[in-house]
Order: sequence, then structure tokens, then C-alpha cells
Amino acid sequence: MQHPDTTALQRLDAAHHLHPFNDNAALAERGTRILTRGEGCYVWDADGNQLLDAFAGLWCVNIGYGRKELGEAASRQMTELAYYNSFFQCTTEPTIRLAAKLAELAPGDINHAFFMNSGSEANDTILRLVRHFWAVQDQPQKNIFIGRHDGYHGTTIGGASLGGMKGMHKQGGLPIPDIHHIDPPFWFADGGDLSPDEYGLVAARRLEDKILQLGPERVAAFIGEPIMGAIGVYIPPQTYWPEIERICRKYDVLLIADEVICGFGRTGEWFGSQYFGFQPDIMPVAKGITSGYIPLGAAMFNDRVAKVLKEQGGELAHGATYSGHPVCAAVALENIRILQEEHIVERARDEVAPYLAQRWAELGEHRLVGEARIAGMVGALELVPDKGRRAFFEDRGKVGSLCRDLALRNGLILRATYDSMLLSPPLILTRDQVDELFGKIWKSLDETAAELGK
Ligand code: PXG
Repeated sequence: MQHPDTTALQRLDAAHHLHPFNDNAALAERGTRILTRGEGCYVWDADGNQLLDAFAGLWCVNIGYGRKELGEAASRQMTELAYYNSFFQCTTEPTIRLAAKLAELAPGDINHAFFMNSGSEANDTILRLVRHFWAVQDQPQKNIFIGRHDGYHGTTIGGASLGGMKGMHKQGGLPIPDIHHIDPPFWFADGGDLSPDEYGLVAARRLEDKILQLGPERVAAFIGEPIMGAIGVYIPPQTYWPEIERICRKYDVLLIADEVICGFGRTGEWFGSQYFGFQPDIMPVAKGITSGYIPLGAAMFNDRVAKVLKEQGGELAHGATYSGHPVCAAVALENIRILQEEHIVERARDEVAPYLAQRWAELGEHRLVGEARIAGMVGALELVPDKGRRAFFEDRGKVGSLCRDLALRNGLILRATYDSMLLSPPLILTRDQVDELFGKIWKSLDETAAELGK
């Protein structure tokens, strides 16, 4: 049933609101879905439909919806001191406490945070400060970043350049100079006859080839998402990241793990690098840092990089009005307190993820599914025309969109990238909700197959 206000709101939206990552003409035609409420793993739309959010908003609502403590933390901080900046020798208590908390949580000697408002800005910060890091050590030519085709590092000019999305590069004249890309590790499409572990090494050595081709003295850093999210949850073989780490160390190339999606428990470990067993030098974080309740991003640096920036960097000509915003910091601290005190990450890893993996593998048996991949609380089902053959549909994306739309009708929010159905639920998902998820996905897959058969 369409609520009468919904139509009026949709008209206003179509008239005045440009939506990100949308064909806005097509969207205006279809009408937007207006969400009004959230509780736990569920959201409700303006027409009263209850939806199981298997995507945690946009990979971010890790503690689930409706935690009043976060609102209370924001309210307390707004009442006490709504804003102050971190310029002019100043800062605020929540900002300090959050930087210290992040240093405690982050792996190894990653102990220093530069705050921004989003993952994109965290990556732009890294781009500028890493180039500065090499420049002040008399290596201004060591300014090239290597990322991966189809990687996603945000939407700002720096973030989108570091990313390797062709569609994004086409708009706005990207990438900016001195950013290069290697092919991503995606065994399903690219692995040929190699075992996943053999392939992981082959895929990682593309980095070595690229560094040698460019000259190690020119390469500042390599950036990658531990698991490539937006392109379709590409989970690299376990051999991939340790080999990347070895190569970065060999040529003194800084290793950046983009933890915007993987960070704060997504894989069942606090950070994706811990899931794969490697030590980055730098990591951008966002999303799960506040469970999406308020915007916040941070660029985190290890002792080596921070020491140079502090001792030789001079004035860092970088920062935003809201760098270290006290309300965002207070909300992040409360989110992290809940994650820690309720052992949400560990419980997801030990109690839910194994069961989710088992049911995910069962979904892999559906005739439409060519691969069911999963790591902790993030996964994908690769829909294929011909089960048993690792090949895509000819008209990529049509079947995925169909399945996503059918899932919505079945009360489930799933994301589709091309024909990969993506899973990234709140980490508080229960075993009963895993069963609900399984039932809804299986039904949606059956209905998709039936539509295709018509
Ligand atoms: N790095 C990674 C790995 C991300 O996934 C960003 C950086 C940028 O963060 P901000 O906060 O600037 O959005 C992201 C964001 C999608 C989708 O379609 C994914 C993201 C953003 C928008 C859409 O899956 N990830």
C-alpha cells in the first residue's frame, strides 16, 4: 500500500534532490523508497514495509539500528560543547580520547589519527600526506600510488583516482597524474586453472611487476581494500596479502589497507588486515567507526610515517572545518564502547559467522549460483547462466538487478553489483535471522530463475 504522503514526498525528491550513483531520470520515473525507522537488523519504509537489512545501510550499521546510547552521546556533547576545531592549538576531549582509543585498537604500530568526515576524505588525506612524507625526506619523485582496477576508495578526486572504477574515471577527467592500477585478485573470473592459493601469488606479483616497470624510487605507496567491497566482495586467496606485504617491504613502498568497509568487525576481526594476517603502514577508516550514525573518517598512520610528519613535516597544509568534530568523536567512542562491552565482533566471529558460512554454502547449491564466497560477515553470491562454468551472463547486471528487486518484495535488502548479490548485515545478526535471510534469498533466487525461464 502506498501511503498518501509518500507520493508527495517522492515528487519533491524527484524535483529537488540529485541522488548519488543513480541515473536520476530513471529514478524519478520509478520513485525513491523513503525509509523512516530502524531497529536492530530491520528498517521500515514510509509505506510501513518491514525489511531485513542484509546490507547494514551501506556496509556501515555494524551495531544495528536504534541504539539510543549513540543519540544520547551526541545530545550530551552538543549540549556541552557542540563544536570546536582542532586548529589554532586547540582540540576537544572526545577527539583526544578517540585518537587514543583508535591507537589501542589499530594493529601494530598504527597509533596516529588524522580526522576527516568520510572515507573519501581520509583517502585524500593519505594521498597528500604520503606524498609530503616522501618529499620532506628528499624523495619528491617517490609520489606514485598504485591501486587496483575496480577498486573503490571513495568519490573525491583523490579517492576516485586511487580507485579503479572506469565509470567513475570517465566523469571529471580522472585519474589525476601519477596514479597507476594493477588487476584485482578475482579468482572466479581470472584464476583459470590455478588453485586459489597459486593464483593469489600470481595476482600479488602484478604489484612487483608494476613497481619494477615504474621504478621503485618512484613508487610511494600501494593501496587496496583487504576485501574489495563495492565491485562485488572479491575475497582474495589467503596467499595474496602476505605476498603484497613482502613486495611492499622489499621496495620500501608504503602499504595502505583501506579498512573503510572491513574495519570495525566486518570480517569477524576488528580489521581486515588481521583477517588476512598482514601489517599495513596506513589505514583509512570510516563507516563502522560510528556504525553510520554520524559521518566520520580517519586516516591512520604508523609510528614511522607519523614521526616524519611531526618532526620534518612542518605545518601540514591540510584539514577541514570538522576535522575531529567533538560530536562525531563522542558518537564514535560510544559505538566502540558498545562493540567492545557487548563483544559484538567476537560474538559475530564465533557464534554467527560459522553458521552464516554454512547456510551461505547451501545457497551456493542453488542452480543460479556459480560461487558463494564469504568471510566473516561479508559475502557474495555470483549468479551465473551456466552452473559449473566460471563465466558471467552476457548482459551483465540484469539478473542481479532482477534478483535484488525480487528480494525487496520478499522483505529483504540485498545489494547487487552486476550479478553478484552482496551481503553485509549488521554484526548483531542472530542465528534465527540467518535462517530468515536464507529463506528470503532462496525464494528470491527461485523467483529470479522462474523469471529467466519465461
Ligand atoms: N574506501 C572504501 C573501501 C569504501 O568502500 C570509501 C573508501 C569512501 O568512503 P565514503 O565515506 O567517502 O563513502 C568507501 C565507500 C557501494 C558504495 O556502492 C560503497 C561505498 C560508498 C558508496 C557506495 O558499494 N564505500
